[in-house]
Amino acid sequence: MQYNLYFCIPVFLKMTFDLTNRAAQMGQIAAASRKVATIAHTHPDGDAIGSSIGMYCWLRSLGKEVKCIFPDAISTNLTFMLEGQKADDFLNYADAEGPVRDWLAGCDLLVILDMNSFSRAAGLEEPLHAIKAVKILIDHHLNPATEQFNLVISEPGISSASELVYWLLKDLIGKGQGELSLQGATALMTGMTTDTNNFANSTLPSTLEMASELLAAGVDRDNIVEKINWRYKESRLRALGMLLDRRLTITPEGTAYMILYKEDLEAYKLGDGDTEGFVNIPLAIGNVRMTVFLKEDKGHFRVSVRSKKGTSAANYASRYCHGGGHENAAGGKIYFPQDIPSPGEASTYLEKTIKEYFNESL
Ligand SMILES: [Mn+2]
Repeated sequence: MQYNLYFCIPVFLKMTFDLTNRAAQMGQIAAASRKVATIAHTHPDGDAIGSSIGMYCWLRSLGKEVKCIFPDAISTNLTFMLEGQKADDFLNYADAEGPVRDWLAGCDLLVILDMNSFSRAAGLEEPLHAIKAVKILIDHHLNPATEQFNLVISEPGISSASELVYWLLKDLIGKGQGELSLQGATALMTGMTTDTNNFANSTLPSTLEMASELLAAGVDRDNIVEKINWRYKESRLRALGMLLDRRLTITPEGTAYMILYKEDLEAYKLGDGDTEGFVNIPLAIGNVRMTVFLKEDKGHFRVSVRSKKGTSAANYASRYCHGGGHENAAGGKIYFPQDIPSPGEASTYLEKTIKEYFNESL
């Protein structure tokens, strides 16, 4: 076997971030705390949940009282991530406002994961501003609202919040502080896997190194992949087929968009997580450089934007959809009647803004 190439790769390419100081600060704050809440963003995805559970398991190993709090319910296709955990320790604000407020009021530490600002926490935004506890941010989105936190650990270059948590915990565990159970490790592997779309994007040497170490530690990746990818309901695929056949529009600027209305969600009985990943599909088309997916909600469309390298999904989402995110994966909202008179005007709005966006960025 030939490994010569390996020796040509400069070692400094391996790790582009140094977390030692921030890990130490996090370790000191955690050691001094007693009662903790982890908080992640609204419509929590695999990374939001995975990074929360990883952090939860580590804090529990330190003997802390911890609850994982989400702004709203975890979609059914991701609830497998909670298997084997204490159900009482997972709360969502939409269903349990009182218990969440009570817990937050008694906390001395909040660990905020996979979001760059309290505004990503929907109804929890106002309680988060009011709480006096020490706040640590662990995130990989652009432009963190640094003034909201006591310690900011933000690395937009890293694959996922779950990967960031992994490297922080590895550093601290290596110095003797706490441990990570197999369940915690599995959650971090899951969060990284969903955020990289199973190693299709944002995958760095450090990401593969993390995966390699977790596999060696006994994490069952086959099981994760099966649960993430092969457990959808039939109506999800039928809805996707309908969208691709009848609702996919490709603009002259190379942007593909699809719109799913309230009536479709009812007809196909689609729940919150059932359209996850739809936005990525049209990127497979050669001349498409950006995709936009709209899903109707109360008073607004939820917007997902994806782009190939060289085109910024984040800029489009922030300019036209009150949102933002990562360079190639972003999201936001289009409100009616503020942005468009009615849901039926959504495609006109997209056509106009996409044209403007690309003509101005030329
Ligand atoms: Mn993430």
